[in-house]
Amino acid sequence: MDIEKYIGEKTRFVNDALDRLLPPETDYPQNLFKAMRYSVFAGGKRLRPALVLAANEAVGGNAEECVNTACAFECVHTYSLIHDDLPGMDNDDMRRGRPSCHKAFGEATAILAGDALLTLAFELAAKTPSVDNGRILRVIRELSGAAGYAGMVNGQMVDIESEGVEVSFPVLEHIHIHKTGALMASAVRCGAILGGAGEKELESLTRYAASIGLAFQIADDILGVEGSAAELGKPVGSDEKRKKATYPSIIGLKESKEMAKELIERAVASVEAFGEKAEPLKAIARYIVERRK
Ligand code: GRG
Repeated sequence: MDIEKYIGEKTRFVNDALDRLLPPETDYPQNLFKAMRYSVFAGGKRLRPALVLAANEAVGGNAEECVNTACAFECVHTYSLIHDDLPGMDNDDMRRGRPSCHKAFGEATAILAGDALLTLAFELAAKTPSVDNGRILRVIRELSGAAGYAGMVNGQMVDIESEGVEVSFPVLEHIHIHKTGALMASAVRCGAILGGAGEKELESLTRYAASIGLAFQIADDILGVEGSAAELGKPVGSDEKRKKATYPSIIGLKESKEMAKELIERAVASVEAFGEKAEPLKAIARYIVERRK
């Protein structure tokens, strides 16, 4: 399966929807809407929306019925990047190869653009036409759990507290399971829930998601050492400079690569029972560790 083509198609589908669903930048206050669109349309890989759509496909769902939720995940992801780049957090001037939101629009506007994207996400998830209300409520519960105190915010807090101190392997895993893994796992689960997945299907997909979430982070850490600044859109080696704990720094580069490979094999095995319909999920898993950006 041609994963670049698959992601390209899904990206176009999701971008058209995002363009429709985000407030137009000609509306008042223009700066807020410009900042939201600046960060949403900055060239992200749309991995989380692709996971929503691929999981939905694996259980025989309908893409039109989960596109708003796919966009909701991209809104939460983009908010997290905008806030992560702020001076009070990682203080990054560059994101996706161009000035980060607060560098382009100022700090207050960036905070508000992030807040607006986070809240828009729940509005979009709630606006899912022709799907049973019980499923929609479940999706909203999943999304808020993954984004909030038990998910991404939790991981971000531990990450911030861990800067400059020696971090154990369990703490490193805690950070990544919560900071990046939770939202990815939730994207997979929500796509499947909207498609009407049964509990057994959901269990297999949750195992798949846990493996790719960690593999994604390991791959990200490896790219931080071996990637090129042009492809990543940010300087290489910044984790090391900031003394951030990463998989290569704690378990070594070779071991990190082996661990990522094993996790992908585990992810692929978890969705074997779905047959052909899980090909996109398998391809996304492989893409996660093979990507260059
Ligand atoms: C502000 C509550 C709060 C949380 C921020 C996710 C996060 C938590 C911070 C991002 C920091 C970071 C760069 C983590 C590494 C993994 C990661 C999320 C990379 C970016 O995701 P991609 O590669 O990004 O999917 P694109 O640009 O393709 O959308």
